[in-house]
Amino acid sequence: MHQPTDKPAPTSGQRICTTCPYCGVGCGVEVIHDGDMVTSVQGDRDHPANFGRLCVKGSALHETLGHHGRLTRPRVDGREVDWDTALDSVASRLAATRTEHGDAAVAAYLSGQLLTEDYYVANKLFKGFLGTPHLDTNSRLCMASAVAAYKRAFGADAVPCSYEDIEEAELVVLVGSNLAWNHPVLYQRLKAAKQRNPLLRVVVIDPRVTDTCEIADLYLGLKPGSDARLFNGLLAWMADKQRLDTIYLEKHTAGLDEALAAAREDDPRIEAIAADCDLDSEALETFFYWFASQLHVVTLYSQGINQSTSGTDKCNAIINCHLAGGKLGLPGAGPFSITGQPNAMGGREVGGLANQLAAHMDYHTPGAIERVTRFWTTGDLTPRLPNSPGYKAVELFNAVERGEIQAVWIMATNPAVSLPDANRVRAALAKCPLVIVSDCMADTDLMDYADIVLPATSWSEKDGTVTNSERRISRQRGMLPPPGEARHDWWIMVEVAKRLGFDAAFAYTHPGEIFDEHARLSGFENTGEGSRLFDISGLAGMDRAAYDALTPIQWPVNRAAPFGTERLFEDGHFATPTGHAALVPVRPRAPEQALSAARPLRLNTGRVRDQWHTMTRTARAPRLMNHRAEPFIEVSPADAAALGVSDQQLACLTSRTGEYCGRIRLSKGQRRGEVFIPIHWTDRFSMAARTGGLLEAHIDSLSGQPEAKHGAVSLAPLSVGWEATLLVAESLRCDTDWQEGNRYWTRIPLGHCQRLQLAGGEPGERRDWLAWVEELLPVSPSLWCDDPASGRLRAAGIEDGRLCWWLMVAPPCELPGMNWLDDRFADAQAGERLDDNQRRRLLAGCESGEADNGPLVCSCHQVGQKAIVEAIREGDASVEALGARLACGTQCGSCVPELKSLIEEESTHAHSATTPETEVA
Ligand SMILES: Nc1nc2c(c(=O)[nH]1)N[C@H]1C(S)=C(S)[C@@H](COP(=O)(O)OP(=O)(O)OC[C@H]3O[C@@H](n4cnc5c(=O)[nH]c(N)nc54)[C@H](O)[C@@H]3O)O[C@H]1N2
Ligand SMILES: Nc1nc2c(c(=O)[nH]1)N[C@H]1C(S)=C(S)[C@@H](COP(=O)(O)OP(=O)(O)OC[C@H]3O[C@@H](n4cnc5c(=O)[nH]c(N)nc54)[C@H](O)[C@@H]3O)O[C@H]1N2
Ligand code: SF4
Ligand SMILES: [Mo]
Repeated sequence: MHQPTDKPAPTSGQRICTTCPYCGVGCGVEVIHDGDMVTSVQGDRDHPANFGRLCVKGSALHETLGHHGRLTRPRVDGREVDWDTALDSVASRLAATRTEHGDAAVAAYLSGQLLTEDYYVANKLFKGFLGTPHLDTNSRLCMASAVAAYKRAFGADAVPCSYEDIEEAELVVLVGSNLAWNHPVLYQRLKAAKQRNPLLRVVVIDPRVTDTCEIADLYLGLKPGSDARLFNGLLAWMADKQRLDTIYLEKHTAGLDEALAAAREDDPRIEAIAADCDLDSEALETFFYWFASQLHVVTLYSQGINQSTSGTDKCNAIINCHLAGGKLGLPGAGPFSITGQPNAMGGREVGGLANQLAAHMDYHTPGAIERVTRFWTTGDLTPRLPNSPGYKAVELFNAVERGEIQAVWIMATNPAVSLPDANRVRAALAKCPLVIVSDCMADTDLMDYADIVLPATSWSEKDGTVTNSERRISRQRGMLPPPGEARHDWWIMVEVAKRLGFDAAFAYTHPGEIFDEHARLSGFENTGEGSRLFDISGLAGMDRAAYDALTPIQWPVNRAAPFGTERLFEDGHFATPTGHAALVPVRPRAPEQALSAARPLRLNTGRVRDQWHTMTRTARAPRLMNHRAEPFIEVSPADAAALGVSDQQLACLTSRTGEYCGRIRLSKGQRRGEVFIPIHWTDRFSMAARTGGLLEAHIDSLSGQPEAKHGAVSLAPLSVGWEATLLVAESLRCDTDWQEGNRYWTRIPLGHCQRLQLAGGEPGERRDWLAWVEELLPVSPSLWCDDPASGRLRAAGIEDGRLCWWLMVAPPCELPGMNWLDDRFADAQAGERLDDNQRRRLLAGCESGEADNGPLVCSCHQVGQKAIVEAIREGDASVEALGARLACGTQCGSCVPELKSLIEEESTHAHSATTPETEVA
């Protein structure tokens, strides 16, 4: 069974412009391919999001595309089947669920990583024709509070700014955003703007010192969760110092008095605010002064604000300050919620949140249900829209747990990992009668719970549009044939819709037709009073060629703005019934997950530079695995000393709902009493390093967004008898037996082998390693060197002169760099035999002559920490000098902050050293 395709076969060396599938910056990517393979990628110089730049993840895209690990055939109840059987099963089981339990027993859980066209079809199918309101998305975990706040303030979910505003501002405030790692190209743009305009100031507000602080003129390391108090304090301060824009407030807003009264309920003195936020009062007042005295201020906020039980209020506290100072609707000004996923915005546009209907119409928008019904009626096929909103993500899976929802179709997201209290979500999925999963990858944690598995096409295979953080719609273009029988998400849903009798309403043969319908709906009856801001009717009516050639454009696009709209609300008119923006009274609230004697540490969670979410894509590029190879726990040195843990040691966090094990990283940028862990590891990659399992499922009552930044945990060292590193060639079968009997494990895919990091035993205990490998692996040890007294062992399995596996057992924390070893596996793959010298080095556990470079700092040029430190010690103590010598930091620039902190660390070392440094053997 084929999906329609009209793509001419690509020819060798062809270039295609598309959009990066990672973050919400939405960079244009130029892809060079030879028909079968993408040979390289580079930034699209004409794309207004990035003008040719790419970050390390974007520039490694071509390394993530192999068919290995992809889902290539549909499965029903564990059996591979053909598409007809799979689609018939989906349709008949959904139909049976509806007949037996009603329309609302069926649900969908989508993702900001779907294309707008996929999203549109899903929304139309579930809300319009299956008649269930229960369709929500992982954007609930991400953007829901920002959406709710924009709607309260502006009357529409409308991001007012453009990226250019960040460059044109005089002050950029980054709140709860680690822009340097998570929106790297935008960060590079900001950094370049700051170099061009020395008057541009940057303030970073984050409890953790991040790489983003590299460009901060002022850093406010506030107490987690205290942002609303801080911005309320700013509003009151502006009023007290006569810094309000009274004319703007009078003409264009409502609600100042109430908002100000709420802000003044807490002690408005600067010392009191500083004490509540745990900040230095002088630093705080400096920020207030800077904010109040500049007109061109952009406040850019992200998950440190949104992922909170009072996230909506925090967003509004920020927006209040912008409205009060008239700091929006002009170049270089505005409250700018930066989106996470590549198409979180597109999902919001089609109505992919459970409280939305379609095209920025909500259930309570007067006449909306009737209007959408009219629009979706085809011949005598009328849709049956629900009349009230459905369950939001956390509630949706609670309804699955209760048995109220009997069937759920999950696309392009992994709720078994990313939702809070994820172990409970797993239990709910395990007993749900029908779980349908559409994904590109074969082996994810979610697959354990799927009754029907549908293989989807992925980036570089699929066609459609995405919208980035600045409302800019760009084309993603397919260029490679899908592996096996993978199919486009929209196509899969269309085929199911047809089987359910909705042929007429789902007669699409190409994503361009879906986009056209979406564009027409946005403009449908969208005139006069109460008209909707989201209007892309100017993009309706494109033929296939025009759709294929579509260049990036910012909505609204309509008759009034045929070339798109750079900035919203320039006329001071908002999308509320009165046209006035609303200041919202905000009363600060503490996180719901309470600290206690049993769980005294505040848990912060977030992202690392080189990984994307559950690593299904980024773990396929070995060079992206090296920056942070293992799950970790960042702790302040003082807390570590008090808790008895040291750098690189293994430790566990325990909360009310789960456990997490990772390696300690001492961080001076971490506040006392707080720990930070990364969100990326799943059960596929580590034994117990899922962040979702640790968090309790508290949500913001307005937006439904979970409190993912404020867990409550205890920390204890994991005392083990041994730690070992086992490298196993890709070609060697080594199921999962190696996982047994460990108290910690992490799997790290390298270029030509798997690296397994293992720990176990009670202190003092040893394992009979040679017997263990003998049993585990088909190739017996050929070389070994055992020193029972020190607990050290090194061994290698060699067959036919080629390295098959390598084992090193060492006391905890003694780990060599791995790249030179991976090279030996590469040799083996290429059929090369080990020489005597190489054998000796395998036994020695280090590649003499070729320095072990330590942890990777620069991913683009593969430069490790040891080489950098050495160069600094030899006098190359600037980013430029290091770049000239080692090339680090010269491509995407993401590691520059890390280079700077190494330079700084080394210079403080040099100054404080009273004894000569001992050389590490
Ligand atoms: N490399 C990489 N980039 C990504 C992603 C990825 O997986 N990897 N994911 C993308 C997605 S979907 C998203 S949503 C974005 C997220 O982008 P960001 O929001 O920048 O990401 P996070 O690391 O989750 O959190 C940001 C910061 O919030 C801080 N924070 C925690 N609590 C508080 C608080 O109470 N107040 C304040 N002011 N700050 C606090 C954290 O210390 C952290 O540094 O990134 C996108 N970009
Ligand atoms: N503790 C904690 N939890 C968090 C967060 C946090 O900061 N802290 N952040 C939250 C946020 S902001 C987000 S966005 C989520 C992200 O969390 P998830 O959405 O659960 O994570 P992903 O790994 O992005 O999942 C995407 C899945 O879709 C698949 N996929 C990719 N492209 C396609 C496609 O085109 N079609 C189909 N059918 N499948 C595809 C991938 O293989 C992958 O399995 O995590 C949330 N959870
Ligand atoms: S900044 Fe974001 S969109 Fe741009 S290349 Fe990097 S991950 Fe992709
Ligand atoms: Mo996100």
